Amino acid sequence: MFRNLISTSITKPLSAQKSSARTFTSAAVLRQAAASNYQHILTETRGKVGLVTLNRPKALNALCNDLFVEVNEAMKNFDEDANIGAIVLTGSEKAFAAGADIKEMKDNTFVDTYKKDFLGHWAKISEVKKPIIAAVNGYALGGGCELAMSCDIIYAGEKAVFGQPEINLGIIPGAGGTQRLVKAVGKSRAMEMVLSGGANLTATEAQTLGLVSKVVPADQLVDEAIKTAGKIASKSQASVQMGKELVNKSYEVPLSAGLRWERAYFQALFGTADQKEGMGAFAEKRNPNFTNN
Ligand code: CO8
Repeated sequence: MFRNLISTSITKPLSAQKSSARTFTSAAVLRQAAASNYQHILTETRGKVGLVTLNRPKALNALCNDLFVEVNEAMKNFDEDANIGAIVLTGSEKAFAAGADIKEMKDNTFVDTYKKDFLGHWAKISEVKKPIIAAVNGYALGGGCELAMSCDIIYAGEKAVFGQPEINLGIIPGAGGTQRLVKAVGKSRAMEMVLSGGANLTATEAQTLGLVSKVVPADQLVDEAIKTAGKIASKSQASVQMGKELVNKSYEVPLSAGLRWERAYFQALFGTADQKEGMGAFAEKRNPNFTNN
């Protein structure tokens, strides 16, 4: 029902809408209401942090198509919500996600997967401008490991397990396991993981190799991720989003181009009120109050 209301509100001609400000407010409210319609995820806000929890416990959060549609929708809603500055994505204590849903895809044919760009919509998470922290407890296997790597920061619970077991199913990783993983853990370990379907990483190994930046007891993981996300959300959003974009760009462009982008963005930030506030606060020995202007 809520989804219908949303599309009605979006597709209504402008002339039929009362006022633009009011329309945005009601669209945001309706999107929040739609959130309660999710079947495979839970969403909530903690201060300025949006929390998305994968919630398909019987299947160890296997990433079926509908689940990922919901994740994309929740991420988009938080990305568009001016009150949110960062997002945390987590699963259960047993599984962040045990991979793409094997039962759902086992009968797929090549022609269908290719024509319909099967699971291509997973890449949408990379379009989210706000930082996403993956809080990984338990299994992060296959697409689960790739989903964590699509986020910007990974925190792990002590018993987290990262692996790319797709080769055991007669396939290979399809969402970053042969690309992002190499950059995170190096070629040799990535090859071992991808080609043997084993060589899983414990949380501590993942931290040593640089895939994970913090390991904490399982029951403290989400709070720890939210604490960091809250800290990020308290900064100027233009700086945060530019910082995220530029760090990600370092994977894609040569150093000289990355440095040019960085300098241009750095200089552009002198056009913001938050730069004046941040530097003014430093000079006046007080905490800055960023307004995202
Ligand atoms: N898909 C579907 N169902 C799953 C999956 C999965 N990936 N993982 C677990 N389940 C289900 C099991 O079938 C079981 O269901 P049921 O109770 O109905 O039999 C339930 O979850 C519990 O699982 P187990 O009984 O197996 O639990 P265990 O604690 O014994 O084992 C494991 C846990 C080790 C995690 C085991 O479940 C396992 O090996 N799972 C599969 C892991 C795997 O191979 N993942 C890779 C999948 S392929 C992939 O991710 C490709 C991504 C490509 C993305 C492309 C984007 C473009």
